Amino acid sequence: MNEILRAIYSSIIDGEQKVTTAKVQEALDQGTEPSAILNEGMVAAMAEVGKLFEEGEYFVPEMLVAARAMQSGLAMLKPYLVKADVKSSGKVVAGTVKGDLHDIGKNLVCMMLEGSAFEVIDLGSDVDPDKFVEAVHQTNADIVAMSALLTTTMPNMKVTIEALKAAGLRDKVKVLVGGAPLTQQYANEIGADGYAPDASRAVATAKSLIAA
Ligand code: B12
Repeated sequence: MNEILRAIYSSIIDGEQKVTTAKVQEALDQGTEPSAILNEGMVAAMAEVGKLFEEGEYFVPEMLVAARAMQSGLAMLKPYLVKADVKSSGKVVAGTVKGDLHDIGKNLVCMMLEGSAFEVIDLGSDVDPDKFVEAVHQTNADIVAMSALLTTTMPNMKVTIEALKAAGLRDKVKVLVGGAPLTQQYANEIGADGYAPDASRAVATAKSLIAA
């Protein structure tokens, strides 16, 4: 990792939002690839923050300031990740499931989808199953994309799928799921149509769901 990427990485781990934004700007000015800033600098830093939390070195406040630094860096990368395209690839209703406040991964997936000309209706985090249903109903979406970062909230994906069934919408919409604790096997078990482990594969999977 070069010096500037290392500085971005460290600033996120330390939760130094101002340093993150300054260094991301510097990296962009130097012509660093936005995908390198994102993956090597930022996503890797959040993985380390998770590890520190697991080891009892970090607590929620440290995770929170790291998340803020990450979000501000992401906002700066957005224009580079989201290129305007005329033809719509499809309509996606996205959200983090009920009880879950983790939205960084979901936001990244939304940005990458937008960058591939998907129209994204982002419902935010802690989204009630009924809200997903209502949004699919109102927007005629092609895909519902759900994110969960907690093992305790993963089951709410299944609850949402059941709610779509009960509303008679399950045949009209594809369900794409993701988030750090998820697996392809879990996606199969809850009856989702697709799973992807990261944002770029989320785009590829969304495209193949539309094509199917
Ligand atoms: C930042 C963070 C927080 C922040 C979130 C801020 C925010 N606005 O998002 C705050 C401080 C609020 C937080 C709170 C909590 N957290 Co937290 N948090 C994290 C941390 C460190 C990073 C998550 C992150 O942003 N990663 C970076 C993004 C880019 O990665 P990602 O989310 O995985 O997303 C990628 C893929 O998963 C995928 N993806 C994601 N969504 C989707 C959706 C679709 C459709 C697809 C296809 C793909 C996809 O693509 C993304 C991009 O590549 C993780 C550690 C970790 N390793 O995940 C813990 C972690 C998730 N948190 C954890 C815990 C325990 C909590 C708390 C319960 C702590 C507490 N005691 O209060 C609370 C719960 C709050 C709640 N109700 O949600 C645990 C979960 C353990 C478990 N087994 O359930 C983790 C794993 C930490 C740990 N190692 O113990 N947290």
